[in-house]
Amino acid sequence: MTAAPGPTPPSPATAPALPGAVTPAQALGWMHTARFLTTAPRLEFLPDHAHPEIAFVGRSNAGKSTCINTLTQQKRLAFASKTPGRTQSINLFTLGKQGVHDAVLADLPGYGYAAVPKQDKIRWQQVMANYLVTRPHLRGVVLLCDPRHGLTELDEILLDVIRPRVEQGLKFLVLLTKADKLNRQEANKALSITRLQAGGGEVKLFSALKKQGVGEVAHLLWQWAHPIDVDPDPDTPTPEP
Ligand SMILES: Nc1nc2c(ncn2[C@@H]2O[C@H](COP(=O)(O)OP(=O)(O)OP(=O)(O)O)[C@@H](O)[C@H]2O)c(=O)[nH]1
Ligand SMILES: [Mg+2]
Repeated sequence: MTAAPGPTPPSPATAPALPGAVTPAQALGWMHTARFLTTAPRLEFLPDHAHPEIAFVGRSNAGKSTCINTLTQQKRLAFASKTPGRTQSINLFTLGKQGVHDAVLADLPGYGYAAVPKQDKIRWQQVMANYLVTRPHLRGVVLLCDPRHGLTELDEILLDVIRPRVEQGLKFLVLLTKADKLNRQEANKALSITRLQAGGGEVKLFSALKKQGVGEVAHLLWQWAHPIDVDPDPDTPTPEP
């Protein structure tokens, strides 16, 4: 005789552990709602909005636009290309279902591309620094880095620029992109070196090609955009993923 089955425990794939929390699959569903909002050649042309904004920054060709396309599961939302320096403006994308926007992603132009004229380089470094220091609803920064090059001097400058905001609560993640090009040993080495360089900040491996880290990063970005209120107002409904 077999014992009668007890109540089935909730599956971790479908039941979030905390009220207001979502699973990685639900976070990916949320990312898939991404829609193009606007493109701005300069900071002053960026629209104001009241949603948490998450910026993707890093050297030219690091894989920022590809990462946004992979996370949102859309082929050509952000403009990715083999030619470095492809993204030359700040591109914003809104997230949220049924016209209810609850976050914005920003794809920033890459820096460090040698063929860019010096004047343009300086201008872009200023735009980037101003953006990172002044953007009012900036909630988090994802710094993308090709682990075969590691964090460079320009990445270090960026880390210095955002450090004060990170100390005030700005979320920060380093993504080591193109992880498909590394073997396990190289990946582990890149992770430990970058963790040291990033001063204890969070570092993850990511591959658009192998879809490595995609659910995990989507999940983290959801959490950044929807911090769980420790003393929630019972009248305020938690947004649906
Ligand atoms: N193998 C591999 N190639 C990748 C991956 N992610 C991006 N790439 C390639 O890297 C190149 C640059 O990608 P982009 O996404 O355009 O890079 P970006 O950082 O947006 O570059 P800029 O706009 O110039 O700043 C493209 O040829 C991509 O196909 C990855 O995970 N694996
Ligand atoms: Mg780009």
